[in-house]
Amino acid sequence: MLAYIGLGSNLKDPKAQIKRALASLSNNDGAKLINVSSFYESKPLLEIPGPNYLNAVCKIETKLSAIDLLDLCQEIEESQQRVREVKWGSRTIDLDILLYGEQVISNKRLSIPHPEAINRAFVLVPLFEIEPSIKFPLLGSIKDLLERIDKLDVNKL
Ligand code: ROI
Repeated sequence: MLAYIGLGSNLKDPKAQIKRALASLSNNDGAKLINVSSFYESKPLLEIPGPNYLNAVCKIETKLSAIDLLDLCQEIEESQQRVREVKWGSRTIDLDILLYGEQVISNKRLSIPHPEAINRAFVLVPLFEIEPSIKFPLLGSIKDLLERIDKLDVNKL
């Protein structure tokens, strides 16, 4: 299965945090890293106070089910001392499954396509960089999705 994961960090050397998470993904037997976008800097969403974020998107090929992939993402977050303090708070690392093949998944732990992805330039811009012709199940082409949002606020490193 092909899947896309969004990575974000705004604490403790964000670039190193994202690189470490990518290394963990590629070192896992269940996942093969196929492509990684550039890194993009942006202000915290909703003007929440805190350091700027660094974001990237990667494409993987995986044998894992969506739930097992979620477990892997959460293990990586924990291994990088992610602390869940407040909702929307700063974080050392965040891994979101954006797309899992063309599947639509909705249960207590997982919503795919990621429900907020389509509103966020820091997700759509790097995804478009590595997969300009991808379609979101139910939601349409990334090109059309990108036209609806403000892209000025993400800067490629
Ligand atoms: N803001 C930006 N710019 N990048 C993120 O990855 C990010 N992640 C989040 C919240 C707190 C919503 N804001 C963000 O989870």
